[in-house]
Amino acid sequence: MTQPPTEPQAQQRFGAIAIVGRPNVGKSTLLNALVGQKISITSDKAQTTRHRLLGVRTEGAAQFAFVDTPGFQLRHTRALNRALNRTVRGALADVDIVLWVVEAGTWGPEDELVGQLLPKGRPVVLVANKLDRIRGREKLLPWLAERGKDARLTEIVPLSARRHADAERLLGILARHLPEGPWGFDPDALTDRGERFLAAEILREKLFRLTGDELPYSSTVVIDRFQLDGRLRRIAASIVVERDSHKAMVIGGGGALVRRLSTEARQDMEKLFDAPVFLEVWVKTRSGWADDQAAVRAYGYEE
Ligand SMILES: Nc1nc2c(ncn2[C@@H]2O[C@H](COP(=O)(O)OP(=O)(O)O)[C@@H](O)[C@H]2O)c(=O)[nH]1
Ligand SMILES: [Mg+2]
Repeated sequence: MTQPPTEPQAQQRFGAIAIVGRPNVGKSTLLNALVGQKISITSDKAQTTRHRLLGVRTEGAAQFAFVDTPGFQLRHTRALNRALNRTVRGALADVDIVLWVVEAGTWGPEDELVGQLLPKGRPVVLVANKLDRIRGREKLLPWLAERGKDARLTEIVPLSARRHADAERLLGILARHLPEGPWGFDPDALTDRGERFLAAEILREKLFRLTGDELPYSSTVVIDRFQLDGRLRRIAASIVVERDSHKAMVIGGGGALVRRLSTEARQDMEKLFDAPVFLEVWVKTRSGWADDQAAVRAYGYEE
């Protein structure tokens, strides 16, 4: 015979929280900190995040579904940029809370542009990120006072996404705004994306981090094969670049760069999947892909 539970079951709370902001403010870093695992790739280059990615965290009776988005771009010239902006608008259409990330102490037209997209009638928590970069906290006070006049904001939270304790404090603040309702995911779910997608993203992160400025924006990663062999993941991936000169850059002298990319990517995959990985990486040229609508679709970007 089973005992009746001594404590009444707490009412479940569940909500979608969109993380928005201009490029490079630390949205993906914050998502990883809130989820407690590195699922979204980060780098100091704009347009690192190209897809909408869901990160799930369950804590007590509360389940948070965080939606990471590409940074909203002012330049609409290329097909890839237009696809990224549409992804941001889509993510905002159906959320319970908005996490608007900016850099503490700075405010510009690109931040304002994000402000114009905020949905009405939903709590908006402004995260003033990269607080660790501010020397002398009192310098931030006039900036905070200015933000405090903004009637669109429910709360303002200065923090550093790199500090674990800060992310946990933010989670507590968000919990207060989370609507009551049944959970949308398994309590131990981490993301809605499969290993194939995550593997491509990890490799793309290494490409962004290890190559020069001119290269990453026009390149992408395709998983050609993903096979399970017991616990072993056998993965073949292609890095697709626009020009033969870019291909030479990614391969590096004697293949040194592509070897380093592959090794770092494999190590991250093994950590995230908690399993051994055998990774093969190819470098291919596909000229003009970032300008071509059909190719943007074919490589998995939402149009
Ligand atoms: N100093 C500092 N750097 C941060 C912080 N959060 C993110 N960054 C860095 O800012 C850069 C952009 O981060 P990312 O999460 O990719 O930004 P996103 O484009 O908004 O997703 C990366 O180099 C991060 O390591 C922070 O709290 N402090
Ligand atoms: Mg990002």
